[in-house]
Amino acid sequence: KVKVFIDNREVIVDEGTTILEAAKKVNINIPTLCYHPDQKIKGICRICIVEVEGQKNFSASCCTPVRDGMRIRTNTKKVREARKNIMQFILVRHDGDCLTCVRNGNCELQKLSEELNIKEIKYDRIVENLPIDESNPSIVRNPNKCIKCGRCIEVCHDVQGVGAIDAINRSDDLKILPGLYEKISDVACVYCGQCINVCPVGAIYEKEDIERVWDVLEDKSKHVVVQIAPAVRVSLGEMFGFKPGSIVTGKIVAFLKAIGFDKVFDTNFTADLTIIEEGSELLHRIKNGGKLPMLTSCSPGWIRYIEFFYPELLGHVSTCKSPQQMFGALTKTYYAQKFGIDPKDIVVVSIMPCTAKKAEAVREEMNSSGYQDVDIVLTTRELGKMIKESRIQLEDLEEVEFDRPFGIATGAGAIFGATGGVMEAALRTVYEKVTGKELEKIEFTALRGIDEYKEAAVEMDNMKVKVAVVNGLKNAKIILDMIKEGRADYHFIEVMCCPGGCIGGGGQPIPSTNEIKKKRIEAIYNVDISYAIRKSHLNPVVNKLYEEFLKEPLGHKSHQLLHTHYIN
Ligand code: HC1
Repeated sequence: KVKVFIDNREVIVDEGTTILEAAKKVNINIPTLCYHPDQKIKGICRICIVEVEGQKNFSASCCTPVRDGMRIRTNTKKVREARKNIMQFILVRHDGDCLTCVRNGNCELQKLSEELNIKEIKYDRIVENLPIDESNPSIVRNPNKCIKCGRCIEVCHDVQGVGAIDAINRSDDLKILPGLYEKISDVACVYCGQCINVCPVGAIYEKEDIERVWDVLEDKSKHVVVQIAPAVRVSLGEMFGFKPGSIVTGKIVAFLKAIGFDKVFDTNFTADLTIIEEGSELLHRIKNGGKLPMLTSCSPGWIRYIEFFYPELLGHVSTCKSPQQMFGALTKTYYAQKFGIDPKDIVVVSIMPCTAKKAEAVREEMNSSGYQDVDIVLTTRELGKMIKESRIQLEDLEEVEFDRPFGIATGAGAIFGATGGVMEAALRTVYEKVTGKELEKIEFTALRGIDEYKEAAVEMDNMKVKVAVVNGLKNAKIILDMIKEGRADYHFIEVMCCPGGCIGGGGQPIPSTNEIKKKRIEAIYNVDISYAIRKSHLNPVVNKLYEEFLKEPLGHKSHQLLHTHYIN
């Protein structure tokens, strides 16, 4: 332990603690910008400088470890003025049109500027007016807003192992670009949006589709149906002052009904359906010598990753479409027929925690209903913006239930939103299908939590089913290399693109730190407990769907509507 004095307060901390961390311990809040609690220390922006007694130069508190007896001043006139000067150099290069910026009101630079009491930008702006990259369906980059903090590069390279963006040139000329290319669509970006979640400003954001939704809601010739993904209900509240981990399902349904959606349905329903199809596919592969381990297929960023980087392993990926896409295909076929609505008049909107879902919806093959199965995808953040724009007060809304039939789901569908959830849901069903016995303890705790790599083995009659769960694409790479080398001794592997699973998706409220993700995960399992039925094969509407329409898992209709193929 070492003893230091910060602004004349004694603080005892472990050796190796940084000044920034030591100050936090006593609630001294040093400003930061390139620093992110889940990332490596960068020491790029220098906004966190402090004075250390006996030293001529300032020290960057994020990357300076404390020494015993150190005396630190975080708030002298000299420090405040130096910080303001640093801010001037950042602001002069930043497109400061805050009023129309996507991050207006939720921008770290804007907040810091206010906290440091910046009243003017002293020098002429030198913003280059570079083109805004809107080359793909998911993500927009505005390089004129970029403050070159390096957070996006770190998450793209070190967490996702993708490396779609990089720092080019040096010093004043440094730019963050898709390598040597101009556009994100020219490189192997998987559209996961993790860069968005760590960007302190509005330099990267989702392609906004809000206006398209307002427009279809006005169109009286359209029957507009919406589905809500499992992870949205445990995070949206954060945009409205609810504590992380608050469950606001009924309020979201109430809002969507209030603004005119004809039906509000639940993606948890098709998550249940996915379990039936995917579980059947797994058992079919096991019995018939199919390719194992089988890999899950519901996370579209992950699908883009394996298509780009390991196309030779695509045969391992389940052919099941994601729940989002199953929902679209069924809405424009089964639902349309059952309720006598012409599918050409149906508009399917999805609310997803994910930016890659926008690109998934427009994949060429996602039109098995004869139309584009899912028409418009909004992120959780876009839903939040619509709520704000409508001026409806989320907290005042009385909770409303989902519509029938696609509003009936089980706890197994709900847990899809957290890493390990798809696998746990699958095991709850596969166990009972294989053994014919009731699974008493349905919680597979070994598969829960934010760890990057989890595994379990479950005895089913004479068979030991071995499974693994990874989240974050860097970890997917590890497991894919194991498969290539014949070292992945598993039957089934769940891969989720985003760290923490969909609760950590690239369309979720910002900030989306590990601490917040843990709360969202807790909430997902609380949603699970709240359901009367917690196993997908006991979902009465799923069973009715098979009776009335699909007939059997992996049958002809299922293949036509619920399964897909990949690009290699
Ligand atoms: Fe997901 Fe899924 S869980 S992929 O994370 O399988 O986005 O929430 O909707 O489709 O159900 C996302 C979440 C989501 C699908 C389901």
